[in-house]
Amino acid sequence: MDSDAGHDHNATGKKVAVITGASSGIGAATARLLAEHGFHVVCTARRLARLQELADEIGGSAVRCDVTDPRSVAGLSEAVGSRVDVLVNNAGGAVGLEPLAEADFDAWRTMYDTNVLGAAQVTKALLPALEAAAGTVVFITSTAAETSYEGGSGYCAAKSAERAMVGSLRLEIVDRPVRVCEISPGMVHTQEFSLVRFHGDQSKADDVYEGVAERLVAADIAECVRWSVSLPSHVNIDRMVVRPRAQAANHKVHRSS
Ligand code: 8X3
Repeated sequence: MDSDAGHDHNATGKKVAVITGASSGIGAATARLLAEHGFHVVCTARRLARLQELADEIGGSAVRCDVTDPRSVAGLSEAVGSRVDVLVNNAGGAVGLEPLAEADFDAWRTMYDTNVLGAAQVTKALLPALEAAAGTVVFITSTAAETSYEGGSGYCAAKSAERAMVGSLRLEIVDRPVRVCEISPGMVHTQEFSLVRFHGDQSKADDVYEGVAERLVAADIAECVRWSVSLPSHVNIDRMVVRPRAQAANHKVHRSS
């Protein structure tokens, strides 16, 4: 789907993209890129002030939404209207890197709520609008769903569950005109992902990317989303695994220092 081609759907005369977790990182980068490519972008997240700033910058709209709260999701669905061309389920993330023996199950619940139930709730709510527009739903999962790693039990489990859900959804709606895509990023240097994972410890967060010369950044994943949703509508990118060249596998990262 080219954003300049096909039918225009909303009052702005543009195709509509809804992005969750748009207040930072991959979500914000994707919002900027899709806006550049002609979409009216509905930016959603919990932090309204940041969202509003982004929406003003890109000529989109800001809708506060907590993907874990059904009423909030219902409000989002009402706000976006009856046609949605692209939904990017990006809200989520990792909390903690403790081994299972020291697991904090509140953190696990948060990860399951945001990465799995959150993405499921938003998708369920917007599916009729996606179908009306013959749209595309993109799930931003993680290479944590490719292979388990030490300390990743809660996050690997949540992202694997999200992946399983994506697979079921694609099977369930094969007779409908909605593409179901998964983009599975590896190590992406964003301001917040590792900072949140390490409960605000900047030095631990920085260590994750230490010595990696050419880092993957949010804009790289945004480009993968843009490309996936811009292909002709019969082309479905089931899953795209994206890592920096220096990361040959979850555990295999080349560092220069
Ligand atoms: C981000 C990749 O390796 O931190 O989702 O799980 S990793």
